[in-house]
Amino acid sequence: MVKIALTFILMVLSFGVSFAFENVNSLIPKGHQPGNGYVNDILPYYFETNLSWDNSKELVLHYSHKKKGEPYPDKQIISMFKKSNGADLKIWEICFDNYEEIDFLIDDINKDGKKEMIVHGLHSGTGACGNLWLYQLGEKVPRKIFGKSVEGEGYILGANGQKSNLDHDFFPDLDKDGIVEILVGYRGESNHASSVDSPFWFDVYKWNGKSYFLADDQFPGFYKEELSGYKQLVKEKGETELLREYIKRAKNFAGI
Ligand SMILES: [Ca+2]
Ligand SMILES: [Ca+2]
Repeated sequence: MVKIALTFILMVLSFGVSFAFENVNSLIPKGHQPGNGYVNDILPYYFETNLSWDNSKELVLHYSHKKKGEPYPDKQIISMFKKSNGADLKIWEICFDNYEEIDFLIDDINKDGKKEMIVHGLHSGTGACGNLWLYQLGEKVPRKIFGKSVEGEGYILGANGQKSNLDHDFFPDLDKDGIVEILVGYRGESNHASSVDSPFWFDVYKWNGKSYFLADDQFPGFYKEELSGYKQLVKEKGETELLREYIKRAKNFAGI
């Protein structure tokens, strides 16, 4: 308990005198406070940010709502507050149900001068199934501009907001235009192997000024590399129906 309190004090101190939100725990709604059979063992995490629409800072808060004895939270909430005439005003909140882990960061992902929030929700289990969402942040409710089921851990590295990074394996700038592409990975079904052992297929999503759109056919170089990876797998593990299918698709997008 002492350790928790100390961590909290250190977090507050680290923001220095500019910290505008004095009592962050009071921003968590009563129904989500620990007690009544609920625990809060994912500590509330928060940081201040400055979105482009005005000069005052906003506070982003992430907290969980977990029943005692359950392995994972039933809800994780990300919310944003601002100061309005001295009061703490909630601008929005987004609730994520039944994820083991929620990682997110706020940054200008698509380099249009405005900040987005990217969120990876990871389910438990060896399949590392989850979801990836991209929200355009504005003065009101965030607008979802991308949402896909994904497989693979670590889309966003390191828990907790501003200290996180995008994993370059999933967000490479393949065409070197300064804006990252999003690789959405999934593993197909195979009769002879569990899906955990199946090779990944990656779809490439590219920003077009309005949204991230499926652009596999615009990245022949990427699929040439994927193709040689699949061929290597055939050498190592033998040909499977799934690999045959992936090789066919990769050849198509590689223009071979
Ligand atoms: Ca942006
Ligand atoms: Ca790019």
